[in-house]
Amino acid sequence: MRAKRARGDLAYFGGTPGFAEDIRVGTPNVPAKDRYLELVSEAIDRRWLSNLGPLVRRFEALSAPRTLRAHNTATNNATTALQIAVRACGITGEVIMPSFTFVASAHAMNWIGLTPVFADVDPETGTLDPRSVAKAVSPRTGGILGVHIWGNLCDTAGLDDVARAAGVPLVFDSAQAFGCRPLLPGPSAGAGMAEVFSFHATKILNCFEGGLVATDSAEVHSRVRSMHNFGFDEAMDVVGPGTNAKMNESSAAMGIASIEHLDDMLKVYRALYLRYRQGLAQVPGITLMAAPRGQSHNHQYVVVRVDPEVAGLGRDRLSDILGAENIRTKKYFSPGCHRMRPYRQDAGHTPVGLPVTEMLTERVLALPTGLSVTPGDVDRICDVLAAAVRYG
Ligand code: T4K
Repeated sequence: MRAKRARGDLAYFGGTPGFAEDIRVGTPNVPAKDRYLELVSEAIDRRWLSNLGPLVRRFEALSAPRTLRAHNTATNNATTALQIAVRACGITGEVIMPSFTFVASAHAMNWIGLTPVFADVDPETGTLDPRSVAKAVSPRTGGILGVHIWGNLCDTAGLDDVARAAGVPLVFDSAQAFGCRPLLPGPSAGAGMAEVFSFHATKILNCFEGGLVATDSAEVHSRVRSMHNFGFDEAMDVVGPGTNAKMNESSAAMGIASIEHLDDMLKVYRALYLRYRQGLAQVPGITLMAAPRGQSHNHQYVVVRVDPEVAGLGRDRLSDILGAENIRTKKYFSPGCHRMRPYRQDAGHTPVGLPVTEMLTERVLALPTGLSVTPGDVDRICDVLAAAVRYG
């Protein structure tokens, strides 16, 4: 249900075409509430609520055709999953990654004693640019973390080349990319020893909170499985260091109930994305960030780039105007991690220039989409955007 709100001071349409209630980025999808309740009720009756229960196993099995990886381990969230994945792949020292990402990507590395080193991204896709990564490689480089931002798959082949030349593992943060795979035949989203998905409440498929480590390597998988369960192996011997990153049965129930509707959800997201594309085609200075060709896409984030020299107003002003119409946007992702307090003091985090990151972080804005957004809502959001550019 949308929260009722008074429209803000910046509202200037006198009743139309804004919203009387909040419409916001990130409203969770709950495609099958009754199915979730049925599954969670079974778990309660079974008195098996966590520790690799049957629903978690089922959710892992249902995820496999989506990740196209040989091994899938469900976790409590993607942040811990990232930490486990990079440790299981043996990454130490510095990790080259984008600054243009959600801060969790950098924090996950930092929290386990790795040093994020930021490289620049491609202006069209927002993903890590292999040429910039190559410039950032040093004798201290221990690994590369690509991020499939907004569901846009990285140049996996290009990153794989750089990783091989540097002799370090390549891992992917696919938190935003469930349902995004290359169209050409191949085992997976491309290179990389492991990748990590998020099933946070705001993701297309949610488990309230949840994550997944996916890999084609049996060795990495075996380490991930023990690391996410206190270091226990199948025989319950402690074979190495570990943490508690297990998914619980209630989260898995939500994941199962939702994944059964994933294809329908993907269709809804695509239709809304196309509607935005049509609605914004003639609005000067507001460009929908296009989904790359050659991959399936979840269109989980509808992101526009606002070019103030053409639009006549900047991203922040636009966001305020939309907010006054009760349209709650998110500046995904701004500021860049390299501008955040934990990372901005030490020049070691930014050995190369980040001009594209600086440009994108000042211009991008995510607009509402998802099961709670109707095509009519999209039309009205586009109308507000067009009017803001005309009169703003
Ligand atoms: N790597 C990447 C690239 C990521 O994007 C993320 C997470 C991670 C790693 C780490 O994954 P997890 O450890 O979380 O599994 C949100 C999410 O909390 C975060 O999971 C996600 N990325 C990030 C992109 O978005 P915030 O700080 O924007 O959340 P917040 O509270 O501002 O909510 C976003 C919007 O969703 C708001 O409009 C409110 C709405 N919302 C949120 C929740 C939780 C709802 O309507 N209902 C809800 O229950 O981070």
